[in-house]
Amino acid sequence: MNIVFILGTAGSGKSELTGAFTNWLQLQGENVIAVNLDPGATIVPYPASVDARDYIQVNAIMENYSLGPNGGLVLACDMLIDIIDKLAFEVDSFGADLAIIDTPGQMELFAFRNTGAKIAEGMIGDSKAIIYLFDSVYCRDPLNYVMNMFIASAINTRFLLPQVSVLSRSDLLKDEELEEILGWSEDPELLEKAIDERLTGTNKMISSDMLDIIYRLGLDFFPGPVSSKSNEGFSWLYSELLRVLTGGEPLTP
Ligand SMILES: Nc1nc2c(ncn2[C@@H]2O[C@H](COP(=O)(O)OP(=O)(O)OP(=O)(O)O)[C@@H](O)[C@H]2O)c(=O)[nH]1
Ligand SMILES: [Mg+2]
Repeated sequence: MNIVFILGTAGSGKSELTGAFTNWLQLQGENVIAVNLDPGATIVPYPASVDARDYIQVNAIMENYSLGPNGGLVLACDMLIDIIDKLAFEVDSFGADLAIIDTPGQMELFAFRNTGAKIAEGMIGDSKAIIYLFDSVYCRDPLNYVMNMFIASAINTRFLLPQVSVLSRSDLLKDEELEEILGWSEDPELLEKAIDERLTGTNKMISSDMLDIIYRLGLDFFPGPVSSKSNEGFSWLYSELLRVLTGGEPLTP
């Protein structure tokens, strides 16, 4: 079985993509399951074959430990690590070729703490990969675009897994906005120019220096536009995943 984790900032479209892309892959004849590893989700917009909420209830944790919603979720995710063997076994027992795993929006758990990496290690898979969502709605601003590159870099160095970048909710962008963002990913000079022209003061300095560090690390991100409403970009995402998971071979052995 291959495992793909969907990561992205809060509200970037992780759950919708998990559902829509799983459904689309199933229509292509792939044996795929969707897994919800967000114990704090109130609505899960797809049939989850495995659901962390069957094991861990954030409301009960908040009450028992006198925590607020964020503290409750952090503890809930730490608790996921304790039951990861059980979850991994349940996912594996479906015998699918691919499990798409939806994760919580609290990025610090994945980018700045070890929680996410431990969960990823605990899952049973021949190959594992990450899809990181650059949220279109915020990426119109060069500062936010660079911040997303920074988070994607942090995830990359923590997980050490192949990573595919996606420009999520791309249908919400006007054509010219989409073109501009795609230009930034292809040509660093265009991004530097946008930072120079559209940002001022500390924001300009931070973006510019951060970009410098990211390029020095040798990391490249080319977020491909994807929409869970129109299925735009799903064929591209499918081929990218095959490339990183199986070297381009079909998922079904
Ligand atoms: N137009 C459009 N809206 C989308 C798309 N994907 C998600 N949305 C909407 O964006 C909002 C957030 O989507 P979710 O899938 O819940 O985002 P999430 O990353 O799972 O959010 P958290 O789990 O809270 O971090 C919802 O209102 C979705 O309907 C998309 O491709 N296009
Ligand atoms: Mg979600």
